Amino acid sequence: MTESRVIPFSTPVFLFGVPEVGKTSFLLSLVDTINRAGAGLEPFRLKMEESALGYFEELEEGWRSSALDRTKADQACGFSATRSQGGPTVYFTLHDYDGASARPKSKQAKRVDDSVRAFVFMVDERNVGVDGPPKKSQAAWFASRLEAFGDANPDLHHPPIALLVNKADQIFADGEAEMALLRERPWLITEGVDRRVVAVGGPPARNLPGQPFDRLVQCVMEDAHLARSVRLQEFVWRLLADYRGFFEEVLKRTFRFQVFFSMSDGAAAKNDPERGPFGAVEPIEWLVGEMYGAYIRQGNEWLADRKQRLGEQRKALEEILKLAEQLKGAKAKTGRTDLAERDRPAAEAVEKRAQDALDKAVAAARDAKLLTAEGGPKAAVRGAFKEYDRKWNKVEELATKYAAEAERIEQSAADDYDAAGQELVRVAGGLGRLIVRLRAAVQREQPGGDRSDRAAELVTEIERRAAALREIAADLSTMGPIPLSDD
Ligand SMILES: Nc1nc2c(ncn2[C@@H]2O[C@H](COP(=O)(O)OP(=O)(O)O)[C@@H](O)[C@H]2O)c(=O)[nH]1
Ligand SMILES: [Mg+2]
Repeated sequence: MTESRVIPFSTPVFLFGVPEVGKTSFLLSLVDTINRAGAGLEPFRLKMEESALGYFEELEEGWRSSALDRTKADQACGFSATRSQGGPTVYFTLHDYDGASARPKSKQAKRVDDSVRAFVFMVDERNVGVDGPPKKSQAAWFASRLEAFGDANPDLHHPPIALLVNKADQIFADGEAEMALLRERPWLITEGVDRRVVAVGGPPARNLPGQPFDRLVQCVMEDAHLARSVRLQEFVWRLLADYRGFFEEVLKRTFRFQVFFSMSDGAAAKNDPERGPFGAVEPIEWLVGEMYGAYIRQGNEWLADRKQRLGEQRKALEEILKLAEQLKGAKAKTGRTDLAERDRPAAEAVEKRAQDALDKAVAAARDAKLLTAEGGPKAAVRGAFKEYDRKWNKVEELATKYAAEAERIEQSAADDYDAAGQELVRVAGGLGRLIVRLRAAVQREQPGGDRSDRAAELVTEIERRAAALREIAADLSTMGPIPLSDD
C-alpha cells in the first residue's frame, strides 16, 4: 500500500487465461502505453503503483525481444485511476500469475470466488478462428468459472465481464485491413448498443429477438465498422457461435460486458511502430469506468465511517487530558501540609481513583494505538493530537472530494433514471393502447375461438414485457458492493 492511499482498498480485477495466452505481455503493453501516454489518457489517467513497476522493469527487455519466461510467482499489480477532468483517485489491482494455476479449486480460482469483482477472459489464436471444427473448450471452462463465481456471490449484480482476444496479429496474419480496423477500434460492442436491452431483463422491443444472445448477435452483426471487412465479420460470427455458452452465461448476470482485441507482442514494433502493440489500455479504462461509481459510493461510506471513528478517538484523547487534570487536582490536595490527619485517607483514596482511571484510559489508548509517544500522559496526548490532526485533515480533504463526486454520480444516475422513466412511460403508453385494441378484438371474437386465444396470449406477453421494462428502470446503475481488499 502506498503512503498516500487514505482509502485502504483496491478493487481486484481478474485476468483469466491459459499459459502463453499473453497475460504478462498484455500487462507489459499496458504499462508501456501508460508510460508513453503520460497524462494524455482520457477519460482516466492511469498509473501503476511503485511496487509493481519494479516487476515490469525487470521483464521489459524480455518483452521487447520476445523472450519472456513463464510466470512463476504471483505478482499483484496495483494501479490507480483519476478522471482526467479531476476528482478523487480510485485503485484497482490485477494479478500476474502462472496460467496453469487458474484451474478450478486452485488458489487462483479461490481468489476469484472470494474477492474478484471484474473479469477479463483472455483467448488467443489457438482457441478462436474460422478454420477447422468449433473451438468451444475455453468457452465451457470460462462459463463454468462464471457459474461458480455466481454461486459464491449471489448478491453481486452486474459485474463487468470482458472477453479479450489477444494475438490479433496471429489471427489476422496478412490481414492488413482487419488489423487497421481493430487498431482503430479495438472493441466490439459500440456505444449505440444499449447493453441493458441486450442482457437478460431487457425488453425485446425495437425489433430485437427474444433471447439475449440472439439480441447480441443481431446488434453486433449490424455494426457498420465490422461490415467493412467480410473476413472480420466472419471471424466475429464464428467467435460468437463458438463462445455462445460463455456469452449466455455472461448475459445472464450482467449488462456490463464487452469484447476487446489486442496485440501484446513487444518485439513487433521494433522496425515499424504501426505494427506495435495495441488494445491494452482500452479494456482497463472500460473496467474502471464500469466500476467507478460503485467504488466512489463505497469510498464515500468508508470515509464517513472513518470520520466518525476519528471523532471518537478525539473524544478519548480529550478524556485523558481531563483525567490528568483531575489527578493533578487530587495530588495537590494530598500534598497539602495543612491537611488534617483524619482527612488524609479520603484524599489519598480520591488520588488513587483518579490515578487508576487515568492509567486505564492511557492503557486503552495505547492498545488502540492512539498513544505511541513516550513520556507522561499529557505529553503523549499532545503528540497524539498532532498525528490525529494529520489523519483528520487527510480524511477530510478526501471525503470532500468523494462526496462531491458521489453527488455528481447520483445526479447523473438520476438523469439516466429520468430518461429511462420517460422511455418507460412512452413504451407503456404504446403497450396500453395495444392492450385496449386487443381487448376489443377479443370481445368481438367468440369466446374460445382460436383468434381470441391468440389475442389473450398477446395481452399476457405485452404485460410481461412491460414488467421487464419496469425492472430495467429499477435496475439502472445498480452494482453490488466492492469488498475491501488489503492488497
Ligand atoms: N504474435 C504475438 N505474440 C504474443 C502476443 N502476446 C503475447 N505473445 C507471445 O506469446 C508468448 C506468451 O506470452 P506471455 O505474456 O508470457 O503469456 P502468459 O503465459 O499468459 O503470461 C510470448 O512469447 C509472447 O511474446 C501477441 O499479441 N502477438
Ligand atoms: Mg505470464
